[in-house]
Amino acid sequence: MIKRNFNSMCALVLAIGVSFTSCSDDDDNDGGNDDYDSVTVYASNNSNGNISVYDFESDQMVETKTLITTTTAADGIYYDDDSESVFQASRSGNSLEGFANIDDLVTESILNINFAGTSDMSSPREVAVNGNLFVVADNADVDGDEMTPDGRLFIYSFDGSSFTLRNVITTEFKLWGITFNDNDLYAVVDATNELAVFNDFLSNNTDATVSASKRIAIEGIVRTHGITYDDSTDTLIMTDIGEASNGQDDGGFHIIAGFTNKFNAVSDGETMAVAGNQVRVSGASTLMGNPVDVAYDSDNEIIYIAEAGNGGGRILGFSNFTAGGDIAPTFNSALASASSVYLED
Ligand SMILES: [Ca+2]
Ligand SMILES: [Ca+2]
Ligand SMILES: [Ca+2]
Repeated sequence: MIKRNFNSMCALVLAIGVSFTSCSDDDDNDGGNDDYDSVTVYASNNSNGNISVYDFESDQMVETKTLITTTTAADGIYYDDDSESVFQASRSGNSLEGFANIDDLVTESILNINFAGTSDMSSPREVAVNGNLFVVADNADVDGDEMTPDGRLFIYSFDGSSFTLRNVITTEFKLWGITFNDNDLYAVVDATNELAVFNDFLSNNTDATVSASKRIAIEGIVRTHGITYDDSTDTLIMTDIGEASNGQDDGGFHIIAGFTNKFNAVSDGETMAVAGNQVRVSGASTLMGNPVDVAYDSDNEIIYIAEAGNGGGRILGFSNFTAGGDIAPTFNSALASASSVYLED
């Protein structure tokens, strides 16, 4: 967002004929790679609950730091640029937690919780944010019958200092990854290859069971977990963990470019074919066994994956995915039981 504002300012300055030689798409100091826009990737894990921060100055040059939390397992990481705050869903506390002014902290800094949510949840996973509303997907069984798939979406309002539970939506399928596209919430249908959407999701402002507006199958996926949507390129990416019991080499991800028209062309209950719609990346070279979350850096065309299984857990980056297939990651950093990634550009 900073970069877009900066570029708009540059365009304005150029339009009124003032020389402004520092205007370029390359607004960050990136060590000499003129085509690369610096980004930061945040990651959570279920091994110790600490927060990992990766500052990329190119697709390889990276500064990393670890921030120490009292939480011992976490998912659903999110970063707010305005307040330099990082948030995650604590799986040991079953609550949201936030930490302010983290940008200048050194590695191994011990964090105190600045923004605490109430302990309402049972098994929080991904977090999706829209304005001041934080939605957390909880994948615990709701009705005590494991044979009936269900889940809950907890909606919290954040006033800048604390969280208040607004309402809880029960879903008729198991949850994991969620992401907003404007006011529509996309959710993976865990334990299947399906994608669901709740149109104008936040208008559901009382506790209720809500049916998805539409559900479709994604051909080629065995069991999906992670999802992200990039609105600047209209690209949706979903991960495939294959069998959960294979944490080494049966995972992958699917890229759906030009997503909106492709999704609209598939009727409720039907299947989006691979041919003509999707690119699949999978195979032993990818180091994906259980890829549980995904983030897309569309400026630099790099896909980041939280891999929970392979090698004990990794953060992976793929910059060579256009043709799909069994490709090696271009970034690979060990992170035990990695659970989620969030990209800040
Ligand atoms: Ca159930
Ligand atoms: Ca697997
Ligand atoms: Ca994520």
